[in-house]
Amino acid sequence: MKKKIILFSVFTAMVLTGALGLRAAVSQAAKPSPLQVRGTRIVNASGKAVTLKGVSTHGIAWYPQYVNKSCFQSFKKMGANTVRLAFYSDDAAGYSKSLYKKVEEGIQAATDLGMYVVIDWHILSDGNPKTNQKKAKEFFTHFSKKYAGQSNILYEICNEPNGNVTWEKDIKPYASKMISLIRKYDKKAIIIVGTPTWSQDVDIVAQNPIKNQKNIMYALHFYAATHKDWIRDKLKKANQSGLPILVTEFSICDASGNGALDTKEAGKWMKLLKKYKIGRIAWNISNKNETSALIKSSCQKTGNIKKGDLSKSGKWIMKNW
Ligand code: IDC
Repeated sequence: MKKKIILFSVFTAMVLTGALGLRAAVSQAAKPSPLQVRGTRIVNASGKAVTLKGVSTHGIAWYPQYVNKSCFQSFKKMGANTVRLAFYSDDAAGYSKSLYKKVEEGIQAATDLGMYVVIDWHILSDGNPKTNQKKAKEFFTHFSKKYAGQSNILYEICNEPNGNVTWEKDIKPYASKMISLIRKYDKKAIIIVGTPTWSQDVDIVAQNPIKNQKNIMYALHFYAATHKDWIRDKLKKANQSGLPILVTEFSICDASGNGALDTKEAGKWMKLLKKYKIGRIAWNISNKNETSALIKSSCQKTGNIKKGDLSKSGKWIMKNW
């Protein structure tokens, strides 16, 4: 009798550990290594260079259905290691505190997949980051407190400053405030700062970057059919003077997010980004009837997206980025 019980317990233990071990292997993707900025580059904990390649959601107020694990996994399979969650800051563009939950869902999904996540405070129609600074403080306090020390989080503090806004008077003071606020909780995560003129003027920022802070990068955005050599020249100049740049948003159509694709200019961009090993995040995960949407408008799926479900820009980007 005793022998039987022992045998039974050994058997049960083996089944249990086997099953649990398997579950752990299935559900837990490798944890992304913590990132840091070294010179103009991003490196991981062992000092190895990391190039972020990602996809950005559309405004999560408008396309929340794509903020899910199966959707992100589809892009991971196509080569993405990063997801950007675009949280519009202006009331008119869907800002609502109730959407914090969506951001958290997105972070969880990306984390389960072992992907990096950029939490993007998406200023746009509110061109000056100071306009909604109070809400930004609340937003970044919430998220940096909640995710402090989680190795896959990056903060993008102002998507695209524009209008009557300068680096010295508006963006830099705003950035200094947000950085010290985030650093109260999260000492190490990379913080990405937007640059003047819809995040194009990295050359201006390079003349007077933020000092005495670690792990700070600067955003450059381009839409290949609109932004050509003159923006690439800004990138080259800033890179040569040592400014760490991340392309947190790009597409290969025009700046409206629509219009014809320019694959010739897009090719020039990819060549330059690869040469400098600069990370890049494609706009946008939706099937909206606009050429920057990565999914074709006839596709209704919000997960398990295959290459054949991609739009023309989606196909080009996944092949050439
Ligand atoms: C666009 C979307 C479009 C939406 C519009 C207004 O593609 O569907 O109606 O915003 O919210 C940016 C912005 C990004 C823009 C994109 C294309 O960061 O929010 O998305 N763009 O215009 N900067 C340059 C281009």
